[in-house]
This record gives sequence, structure tokens and C-alpha cells, in this order.
Amino acid sequence: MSELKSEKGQAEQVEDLFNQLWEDYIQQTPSAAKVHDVLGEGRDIINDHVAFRTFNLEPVRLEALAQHFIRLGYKEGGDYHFEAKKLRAKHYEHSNPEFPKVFISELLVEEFSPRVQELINRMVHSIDAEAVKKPDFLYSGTHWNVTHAEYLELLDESEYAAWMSAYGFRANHFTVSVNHLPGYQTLEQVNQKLKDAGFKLNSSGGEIKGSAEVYLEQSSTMADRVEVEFNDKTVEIPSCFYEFAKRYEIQPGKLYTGFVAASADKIFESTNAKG
Ligand code: OOG
Ligand code: NI
Repeated sequence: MSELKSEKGQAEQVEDLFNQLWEDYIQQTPSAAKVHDVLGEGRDIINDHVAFRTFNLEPVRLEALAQHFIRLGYKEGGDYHFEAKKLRAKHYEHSNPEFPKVFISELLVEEFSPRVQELINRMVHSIDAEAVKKPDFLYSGTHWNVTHAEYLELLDESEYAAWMSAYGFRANHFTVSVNHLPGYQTLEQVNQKLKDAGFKLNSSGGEIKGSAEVYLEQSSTMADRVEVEFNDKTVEIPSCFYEFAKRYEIQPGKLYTGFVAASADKIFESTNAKG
């Protein structure tokens, strides 16, 4: 009895958290709501995963963010390394396959120039370590002030670092599960529908990343452009994007639940200024 009750409590907490993340995400990504209308035609959409970005510094390293999902019953899945972009990532999944998987990456700060390290250390130092332990930290945005010139200094070495300086902690993207999307059999069909509706897709490494052979195909829109208020001025820069994923069976009746590093490497580029 009591176990049943606590399970229900947990499911509700998971749903509440993703609802809050979604509300914050569509504020930054006006096109996401339009994508929902075009693909979902008013029906609910099941998300394959939601992605977060962070730095490998206390108190915000990947595992600290993951703790919020572990507490809700999520388990660690694969880990991934992106040498050129100087990132590592892990994914987490829940026993309920309708709950989105979670992909969390972190920037390997020590691999950058002293100046970039100084800027990032300054940003991270202004975070209250206690705030990180509260679930709303996951959609708390920035905890620092940067100038547009500092954003450009970061951009010069890492698009990811620059994105973090402007947007901070929030869902970087949601991902439509094409397997659960009524009316579509293939990712090509989804991409065509989006292009016909005027969306710009990320074509780095081809519009479709991955294949049935690696059990996962992915595509994404290029990030929206929104106005961000820096310390000194307001400038339009890329914000968040929407991703689409189709998974294949790794054994009869069981879809692959991991990620594919070579594909993820290209998906990261959806927040680049040039597509
Ligand atoms: C994450 C990029 C990787 C995936 O599904 O492989 C990714 C990011 O841009 O933060 O989302
Ligand atoms: Ni993704």
C-alpha cells in the first residue's frame, strides 16, 4: 500500500519537473510550441529525452545535476566523450519508458585557455551551492553577469561555453520520440514536414545523424535566435533547439536506450550561430 503511494508520488514529481522544464524551455524557444502544433496536431507528444549542459566544476558538475533525477528513480546509462569539443556526457533513464531519458554533458574547463578558465570560474563562483541541491536549479538559468565582449571571448574557444554563459541551467532541448508519434513512420517524413513548415534543420554531418545499424537516428532544428540582455547590451544570439529521435530494436520488443557519440557530436552544433 505505502509503496504504491510513494510510486505515485514519484511519477507525479517526474511529471511536474518536466512540465516546469518545458515551460521554461518554450520561453527561450518560441518555435518549440510551433513544432508541437505541426507534429502533434494538438495531441500530447512523448519525449525521447531532455538535455542539460554544465561545467565540470564544483558545485555544478554533471553528477550534481544528475542527482535530481537519481532521486526520482533514474539510473545511470552510458557515458560519452567528445574530444574536440572538450566535453563528457552521461545519460540516465527511468524504468517507466514513457519518462524522457536525460542526457547531461559537462565542459572540461581545465582544457581551455587561462582566460576562458578565469571567466568560467568567475561565473561558477557566484552560484550558491545550496541552490544547486533544489530541483528548481535545473531551470534556474544564469547566476552571473557577463558582458557581450566576454560572451564573444568564450565563443572564440567554445560555442558550448558561450551558450552556457548566456543561458545557464535549463533544458537545452527536448526531443520528440518519433516511435511514439502518430502518423509518422520515418525520420525523413518528420524532417520533410518540418522543412515544409519553414523550419531550418541542422545539416552538420547530414540532416539525419546515425542509422538503423547503430539503433538510433536523430535530427534537430537549428536553435531559435532570441534577444539576450548582457551586462552592457542586448544582443540576438542562438538559444535552444528541438530534436527528433527514432530508435530501433536491439532485441525483439526492446528499443535501444543509449546515445551515439558520433551523432551527439553533431547535435551539439545546433546552437552554433551558423548552420
Ligand atoms: C547535447 C547534444 C547531444 C544527443 O541527443 O545526442 C544530444 C547538447 O547539445 O547539449 O542531445
Ligand atoms: Ni539530444
